Order: sequence, then C-alpha cells, then structure tokens
Amino acid sequence: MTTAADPREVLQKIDLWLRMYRKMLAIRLFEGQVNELYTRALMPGLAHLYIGEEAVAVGVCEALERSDYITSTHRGHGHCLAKGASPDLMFAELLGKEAGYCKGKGGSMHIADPATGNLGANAIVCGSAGIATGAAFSAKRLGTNQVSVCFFGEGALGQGVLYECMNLAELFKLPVIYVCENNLYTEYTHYSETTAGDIVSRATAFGLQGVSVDGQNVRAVYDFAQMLVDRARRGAGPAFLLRNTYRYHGHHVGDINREYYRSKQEEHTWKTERDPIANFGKWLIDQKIADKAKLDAIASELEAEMQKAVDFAIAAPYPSPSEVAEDVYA
Ligand SMILES: Cc1ncc(C[n+]2csc(CCOP(=O)(O)OP(=O)(O)O)c2C)c(N)n1
Repeated sequence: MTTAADPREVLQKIDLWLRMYRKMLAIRLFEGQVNELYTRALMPGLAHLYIGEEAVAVGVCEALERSDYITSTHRGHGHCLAKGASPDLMFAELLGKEAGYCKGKGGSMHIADPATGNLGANAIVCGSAGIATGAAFSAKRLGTNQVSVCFFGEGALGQGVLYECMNLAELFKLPVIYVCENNLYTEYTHYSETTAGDIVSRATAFGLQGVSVDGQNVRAVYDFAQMLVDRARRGAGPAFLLRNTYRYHGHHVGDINREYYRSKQEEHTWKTERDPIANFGKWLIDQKIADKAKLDAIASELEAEMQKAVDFAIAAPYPSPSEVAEDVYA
C-alpha cells in the first residue's frame, strides 16, 4: 500500500478504512432487512432505501465528531447509522415499537437521535435546511465548536429555503456544510429535467466554498468532507458538497417497475461498475490491507448483528394505546 511517513498515521488510516468498509456494509445489510420487512408485510408504511449511496453518509460522518450535528431526509437510514445510531432501536422505530428512537411514533422518515447529534430525518423535501443552519448558528453563538451537516437530495435544489439558508450561513460565517446527494432522480424524474445550470454554482454564487466529488468513492468523500469540516470548525464558514451517486432501488420500496423512467442497463452499470462497497473492498485487498477472508468475516458478523436487531424489534412491544397522543407535536 502507499504509505505516509509516520507508521502511526498509517495504522490510523487503516483503522479508518476498515471502519468505513464495515459501516457501509452495515448500512447495506440494514437496508436489505428493511426491504425484507416491507415485502413480508411486517413493516407499516413505506421506506426509501439508501442502497448504492452508502459512501456518502459514511465518508461525511467519519469526518465528524459524535457531538457534531446532522440533519437527514426521507432517505435517512444511512445517515442515522453512519452517525452512530443502533440498528435494533432503528428497526424498532420502523416497526412502530415502543423501544424505537421516537417510541415507534415517527417511523422510517422521522428518526432522530440527539445522543449522536442526529437532529432528525425529515419527510419534507429540504425541510431540514433551516434546522441544520439554526444548529450551526447556535453552535457559533454558544462557542461550542460543533459543525452541522445538512444532507439532502438534489430534489431539494428546487426549494427556496435552501437559498435563504445558504445566504444567511455565508453572511454569518456559520459552521454548516450542505451535502447534496445527487442520485440522478427526484422521485421518477431525471434531475436534468428539473434543475437548470450548474449545481455547485448555486452555492458559490453566495460565496460558499463549493466542491463536487464522486459519491461512490468513500475515500474521496471522506477527504473532502474532512477538509470542509476543518475549515468550518476554524470559523472559515459554510460549504456545499455535491456528491454524485445512485440509488439502486426504487424511490421507495414499492417502486418495483422502473423502466418507464430509467433503464435496467443503467441500473446494471452502476451496480456492477461503480458499487462503492465492492470497489472499496477490491481496493483494500489490492493494497493488502485486508484479504477476502477478512472481508467475508466482517460480512458474516454484520449479517448476524442485523438479524439479531430485527429479531429484537419483532419481539418488542407496541406502545400502549393510552399514550397515543403523548410525544406527538403536530
Ligand atoms: C416539500 C415537499 N414536496 C414534495 C414532496 C414529495 N416528495 C417526497 S420525496 C420527493 C423526491 C425527493 O427527491 P430528492 O430530494 O432528489 O431525494 P431522493 O429521493 O432522490 O433521495 C418528493 C418530491 C415532499 N415530501 N416534500
């Protein structure tokens, strides 16, 4: 492998890379179980799978401290797990159980976990931009040195609130990073049909630092995220990070027949040539950081962990009907 001068730095990097591999795989296996729970009619409602996009959440969250903030979207399981949420409590939330992160009253699109700095998923497209920006504002005013990351899909580029937030963030030099996950489709429409011009220029026009990165390459995502997080922590202001990525499944778990808006060939190419986990695994093996047996052992461990978490959630009790109106603010 290519080495840095200091052996401790090399070891730290190896730990980081193996951790990122493990986390990406954990998200993929978690999501596979979600699809299974939906198919077996064990999960009420729908879920929006993040499979294919794992490198974005993991690369960004690895650059954050536990106390840093994130806000998430309707496609948020990957963000929650990458920031440190427990799969068992997430499955419990998805199944509407009392043990879930929101006592089973939020479900897939409303998972929040203040202990890991996760201020919440949000079913409203771009609904969390104001929350992430407000969190950065409070961090700056209180001098806590925290950074805030706002994850959103490219569909959110059509929401005016994003531009109000970026304008304010730049004026106040807030420690916030807007992470746009461009997975090419806003529901069933290719983004080129809804989004004019260059995406990053929309942020640089306000003076934000803007960067575009291959969202399928976790090392690149991490490196750029770390640079922007350090910059924000130093007080140099907000940034916009565009990640080009792809969702393998439909817009939601029920979106099975997709050929009227994208081809099977396109899906096949992304899955076979650009898969973030397979390609990173190959790289780890090429660099002799891990061998196939080690990666297989990680997979077996995670599969068992996810199965245990699902079993926990299935067996967990529902909240009592008498508290149906408790903890509900809308
Ligand atoms: C304000 C608002 N408008 C419309 C919707 C319906 N809706 C749910 S997800 C979605 C598409 C979001 O696309 P994108 O932001 O690119 O995220 P992706 O699903 O690709 O991750 C839409 C239009 C919504 N939830 N909120």
